Amino acid sequence: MHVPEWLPVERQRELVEACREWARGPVPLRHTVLPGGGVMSVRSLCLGWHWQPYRYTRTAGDVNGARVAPFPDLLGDLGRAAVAEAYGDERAAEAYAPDTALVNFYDGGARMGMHQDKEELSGAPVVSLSIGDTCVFRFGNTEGRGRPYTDVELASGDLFVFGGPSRHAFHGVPAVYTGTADPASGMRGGRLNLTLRETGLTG
Ligand code: MD5
Ligand code: FE
Repeated sequence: MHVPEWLPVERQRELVEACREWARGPVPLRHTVLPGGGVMSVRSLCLGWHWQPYRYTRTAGDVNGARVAPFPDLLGDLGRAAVAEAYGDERAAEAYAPDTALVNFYDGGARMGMHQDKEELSGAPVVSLSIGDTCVFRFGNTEGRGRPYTDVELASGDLFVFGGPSRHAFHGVPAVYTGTADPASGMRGGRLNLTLRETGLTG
């Protein structure tokens, strides 16, 4: 479900400022290194649970060994508001309890290749918020990285909620349109994407 211009620009700016604080630590913003030695071009930060390819942990063993910062209440509230907006279902929204946020910063030529998100044990939807430069988001199928897929432009303030069968679709970000951000969003170049998820993990 795509909801263009969902988040008001003032709230975008607040989130950008919060992300700047979170990026100070305890785990810094970093380029994730993949098991095969590849380095992701996006820089990421995690809250609640630390995602490392391809599992969730409480400590950033692949970065600096620090314990990940707690998942902030404000993002739980934002996630519930997003689910209410996408599904028009207050019961589903109340039950939504994301426990991890993955924040991706795309600058310069950063991209994300086609992949599936399969580390979460919960069947709950993923909430995605875009801020800053507009990107091309490639929304694919559950069989493989190739066609059929749909290219969607995601602009600052856009909400995307992935539930049901689309939760396990291949997806990626093949292009970011540099310099398209409204400076009022708080982004001075680049794109920020926050995803809220239920890991289904305890401990
Ligand atoms: C992004 N991030 O724009 C995207 C938005 C990631 C990632 O892909 O893994 O960090 S999240 C898009 C998403 C999540 C879960 C399922 C689906 C898409 N989907 O089924 O298409 O930085
Ligand atoms: Fe993903």
